[in-house]
This record gives sequence, C-alpha cells and structure tokens, in this order.
Amino acid sequence: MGLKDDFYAAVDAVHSNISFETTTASQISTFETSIRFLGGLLSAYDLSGDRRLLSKARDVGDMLYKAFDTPERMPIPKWDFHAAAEGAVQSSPGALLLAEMGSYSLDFTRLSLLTKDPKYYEVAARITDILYETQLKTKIPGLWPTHVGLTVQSLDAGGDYSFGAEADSAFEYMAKMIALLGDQLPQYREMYSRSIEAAAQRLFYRPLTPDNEDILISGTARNLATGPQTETTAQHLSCFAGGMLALGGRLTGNESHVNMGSKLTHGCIWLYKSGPRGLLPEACTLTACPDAASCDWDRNIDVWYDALRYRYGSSRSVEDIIADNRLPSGWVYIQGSYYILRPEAIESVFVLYRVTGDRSLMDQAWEMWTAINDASITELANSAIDDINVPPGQLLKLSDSMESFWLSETLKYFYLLYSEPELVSLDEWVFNTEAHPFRRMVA
Ligand code: DMJ
Repeated sequence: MGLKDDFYAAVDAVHSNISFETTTASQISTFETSIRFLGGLLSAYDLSGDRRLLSKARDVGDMLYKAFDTPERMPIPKWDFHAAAEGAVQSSPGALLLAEMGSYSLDFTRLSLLTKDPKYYEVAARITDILYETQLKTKIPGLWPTHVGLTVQSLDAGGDYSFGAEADSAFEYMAKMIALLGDQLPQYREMYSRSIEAAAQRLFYRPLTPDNEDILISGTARNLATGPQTETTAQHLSCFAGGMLALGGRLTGNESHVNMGSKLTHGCIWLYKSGPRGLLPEACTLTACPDAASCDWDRNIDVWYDALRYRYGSSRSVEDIIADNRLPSGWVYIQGSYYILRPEAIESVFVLYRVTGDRSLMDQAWEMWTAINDASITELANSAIDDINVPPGQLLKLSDSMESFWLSETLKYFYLLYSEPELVSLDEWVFNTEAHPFRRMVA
C-alpha cells in the first residue's frame, strides 16, 4: 500500500521490543503461532528483505520446533511453553484436529528455504508422509477426518469430513505447496488431486436457489453405519475452497477444477447475497437440489419445505417457520448466526479473479464489501457481530472485538482485488493460510 514509514516503524518495534523467549500466556496455540507469527514475519521478510525479520522468524521457528519434540514427533497443539523451557518431558495428546496436524508445511518449508536449515521442513514433511500414506485408506478415501489419530494405524479416527472448521488449511496447503515449490514434489500434486476427486463426490452439492443458479457449496460428509452421507451445511470457513480449486486447477492444468472453483466461489457470493443483512453467517444448513444437472426452484420447493418440517416439526406451517426463524429462501437452519469478519469468501473471489480475469467479480465483491462495512463499522475500526439474524430494523449488537485476520486477510484481499494484478502477482507469490504472501521458488 506504500505505507513504508509505518512498516519500518513496526519492524523497529518488532526487532527491539518483541521477544519470543517469553510469554505471559500459560499455553500457546502451536498452529496459530505458526500461521500468524511465523508466517507474518517470513512474509514481511520476503517482501522487504530486512534481515531483522528473518532473524525473528527463526526465533519463532526454533521455539515452535520444540513443540514437536514428542515421542510421536507430532506437535502439541496447546503447548505449555514454560514447562518445555524447564525441560519437562513432553507428549502429544492422543488425537489432533486435522488442521492442527497438517498446516505446517508451507510456513516451515519457507523457513527452511530462507535459513538453509532443513530441520523445519523435515518435521512438516514427516507429517505429510503420514497423511500421504493414509489418504486412500480412510472411510472416505481421498479425505482425512476432522479428528485424527497420531499414527498411520489410528489416523482415521473421526467420522466427519469437510473443508471447514478444524480441517481447512491441511487441504489448502497441499495446493499451496505445489505453488511454493513450483511442483517439484509430486507428492503434493497427488494429495491435492486425490482430495478434490473425493470432495467432488462427497462434499460439494448444488443448493436449491430461487434463481436456479448453477453453483456449488462445500458441505460435510458424515460416516454413518449405512455409509458416507453428505450434509448440506455451509460454513464461512469452507468458502476458501473456491480459491483453492481455482489455484490448484491452474497449477495442475486441470480446467475442471477451475470451473468447480468458480461455482464454489459463486456459491459463497450467493450465500452473502441471500444471507441476513447481505452477510454469510458462521454456519448454516441449506437444501440440495435433488438433481444437480437440472434444478428448478418451482418444481423442487417441496424439498425445502420437507426439510423445514423435518427440522422444526409439522405443528406450524412452513410459512410460520420461515418467518419466525427469518430464513432466506432455500435455507433450513442457521446454526451459527454470528459474523466475525472472516476472509474466506473474498479470498476465493480474489483468487478466482486473478486466475480468470473475470471483472464482474469486482462488482459482486463491492456488494459484499458494502454489506460488511455497513454492518460492522464503528468509530475506530470494524467489529465482529454477535448475531446478524435479528429482525429487520433492529440494531446489530457488535462484539467489540476484531480478529487480526480482518487486517491480515479480509482487507488485504479486498485491497488486492481492486489493485493491478502485478501487485503481489500469483505467478510470483503464494499466500499462506493467514494471507501472508511468500515468494514462490519457481515463477
Ligand atoms: C484464519 O486464521 C486462517 O485462514 C485459518 O486457516 C482459518 N481461518 C481463519 C480466518 O477465518
């Protein structure tokens, strides 16, 4: 943005005032520290070349490396940094969330490349090898569950599979490692391709919409006694998938992925457009078209009504259920009505725009921006919102909180969407999951 004085003032402050040798927190999140602190410092170094940032990144990497010092060589997700400093014996918990296990590859690999010390890459690669070995042996081959065991034998522990909460970036990093390394490790291409093949069968569905849009949503697959079943959920977090397929499709030369990525991105744009106050809440449940190839609202409206009766009972009319719950057309349930300024939808719009050059995406993003800013702006900044599904005319209750990803991701993707494509070109840069750009090895 050209804000160089502010940037260097921040670098001076990081250099002089921030130490990663101590913390007042009793525990730290290994995953969040990696994607936000390590990723942020590496990216700032890649963008500026200021070696003070690389030195700090190395401090964070060395600190995090200790969290992998367990018998299984798996990370401790909520890590007692102080006990570790005193030399306590460490062990991983019996199970991990997939995102907590599989989201180190990009940041740790970039750190190894920049420091020329392979140890960070090696801890992440060990996890990649386990994921590779188990990927086709799970209950939904190609996908790993959200809850995973620590070994090859116990990995397929959970029963839920999705690109949403607790899993997302493990999948995202398969595609992004292809970008970072210029496709030099075929393992990542293979893992990315396997996961998309499975997701197209088990996670993606076409929602029933009043205008019969040909779009896709990434839902949840649950393993039941009768076999895997797709649940028609929609999470804000899953909206990164459109961008992942657009990028992955372009990198692997698979245009069908780019097309699916476009449908998924337009699915999230539709969710914003039809959602309360023009926003997509954290999580909701929709209605799937019975036949994805041809889906007519008028002919299928009973499918929506039946889903409503099934969820809310048949003692009230569907009209009352829709009105009482303030449900947009085709929506069945809003299980998370809060809004925390997340980036995933605009992230996919940005990536799809850079991949396809489709300028109509800018207009659609502007509608999203207007709705977000109108609902969340305060005198000082933008705030998360406790509940966006309140009666029309009622003031929204702001939560007086703003996650760092509003600045590092959401605003950055909006800004870059309206900038020239040469600014942080995707031919030269790959974004980590917190939207910190790393320089790619091969343009
Ligand atoms: C970010 O911290 C990252 O994108 C992460 O991978 C999951 N989602 C949040 C923002 O929603």
